[in-house]
Amino acid sequence: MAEQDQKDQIILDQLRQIEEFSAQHPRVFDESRGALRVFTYGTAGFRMHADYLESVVYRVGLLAALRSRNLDGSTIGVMITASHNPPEDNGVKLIDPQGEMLEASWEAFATKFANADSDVDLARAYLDLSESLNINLEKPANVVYARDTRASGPALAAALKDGLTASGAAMTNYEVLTTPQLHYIVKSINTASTPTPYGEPNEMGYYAKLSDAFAAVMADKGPAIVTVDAANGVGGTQLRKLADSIDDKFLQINIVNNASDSPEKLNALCGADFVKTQQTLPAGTEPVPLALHASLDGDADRIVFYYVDQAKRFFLLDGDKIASLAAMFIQELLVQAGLQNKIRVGVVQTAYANGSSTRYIQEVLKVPVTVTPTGVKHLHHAAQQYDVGVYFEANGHGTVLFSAAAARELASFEAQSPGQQSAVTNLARLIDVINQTVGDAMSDLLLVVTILAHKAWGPADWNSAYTDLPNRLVRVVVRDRFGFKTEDAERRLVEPVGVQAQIDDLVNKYKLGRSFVRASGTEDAVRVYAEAETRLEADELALKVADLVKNY
Ligand code: NG1
Ligand code: ZN
Repeated sequence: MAEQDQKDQIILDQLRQIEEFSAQHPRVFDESRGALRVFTYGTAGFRMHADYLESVVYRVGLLAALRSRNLDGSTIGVMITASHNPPEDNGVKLIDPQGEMLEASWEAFATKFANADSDVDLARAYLDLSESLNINLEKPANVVYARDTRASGPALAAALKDGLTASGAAMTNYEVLTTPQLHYIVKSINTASTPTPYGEPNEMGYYAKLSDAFAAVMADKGPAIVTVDAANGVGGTQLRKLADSIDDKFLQINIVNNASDSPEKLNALCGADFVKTQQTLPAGTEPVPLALHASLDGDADRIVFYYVDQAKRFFLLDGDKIASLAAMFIQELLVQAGLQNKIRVGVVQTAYANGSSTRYIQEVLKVPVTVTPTGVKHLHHAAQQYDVGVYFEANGHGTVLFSAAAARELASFEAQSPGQQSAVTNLARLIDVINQTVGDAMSDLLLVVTILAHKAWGPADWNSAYTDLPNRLVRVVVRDRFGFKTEDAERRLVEPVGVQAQIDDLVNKYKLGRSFVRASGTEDAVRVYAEAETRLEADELALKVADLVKNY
């Protein structure tokens, strides 16, 4: 066969296989709408009831193969999880080569594939995209994937495998992992043959990297003791493995809600989202006063901390508190090293950050704050603008990014005193304790206990930096959430026209009042956030604003 004919044959084979496999993973008809269900790649990929997902996951496999080919065969990750959602949901998201979220321009391609009407249309969309981006379909494609502990996971992983097979991609199934572990593995694979490999590209390499860095930065401190609610998800098993690789003299972890083999219990009355939204203890905990507790979410990329005082009152230490703690500690070490003018720290938050945290970071720590729209990809990109970018959503999803220049500066720094030396050494070790690819509950746990150990603080000392303003988050079901358009990092409504002025009028009636409305990216509803000086006023403001928007 002539070379050209051979090439054509490879492409024709792929297209034929894509159609054939697609017929085995048809789009599910949505009875309630009397039409095929329409999908959107949202804040966290595709996420919905697992019954609708099989065709979507199959098609994500095709897209992952193209994405890899478009990036010269770099390894792409696919994670099957629905995070903090109920057990019957599932979801799928793509991971780019450096462990980052999928590049925004590709989200539209994912949406297009997911909504192709027929098997033939899907193959056509695949060919069209490869032609428009000049992607050579004969080139190798490499994809790795994993899933959380949901019952629907194995079947969806099988659909993904079919997508990768049809498109001729090489693949590795990592079975059950946390989301951040897969991000770590993707980055480690893609940096393996560079001068700065990120880590051993496997699960054991992940534990080794974190535990070595943690042991070094703890040095003569410890043991830190913490009770962790694992949301009955993947985080419990994985955290046990991490804990087993750390000496007891540094860290002792007690895990509760660790029934990952009962997926129907996932996130039920427990986990980071429950604790944050209900502002209460998870089921299955009887805290000792002033002991440190934490909750993970279903795929262990979020963490929140809490404790009870002597009177058994509950105190939440959420993402804003973690960001404030991390920014404070890193800034202190930079001052101690005399590097505060060379390496600039910044914090990135969303509009959901408690107003007290923003004031504390800006006015007490004197650290700049950037506000971005919801969704960690926005925060991540904004954090990359700083030498050290601390980013956290209030719900506990976040991390700290050190720029390559900052890491070099620390590595080559010549200390003039033992105090300077210890500050720089600790900063350099912190870089490896922190997962640089994405928010990671396990890595954030190590970061927090490290800081508390260095400060000789308990959770109440940490909490005393500032007092949260009372706040309320309300979910409102509306006719058309897409009618809600925002500006100024989602803090003001542009549409429906006139509503913002009415919100302003309400807000002005409350001391320290603040409220905003935006459409959820993961649920069919809008969210109303309100804060004010007292609990009563925050609740009242939230209800009034909710009342205002519910008719749209
Ligand atoms: P939506 O549904 O767009 O508000 C929620 C969280 C986000 C983010 C995503 C992805 C809040 C208010 N919103 O998004 O912060 O974590 O889920 O999981 O917590
Ligand atoms: Zn999550």
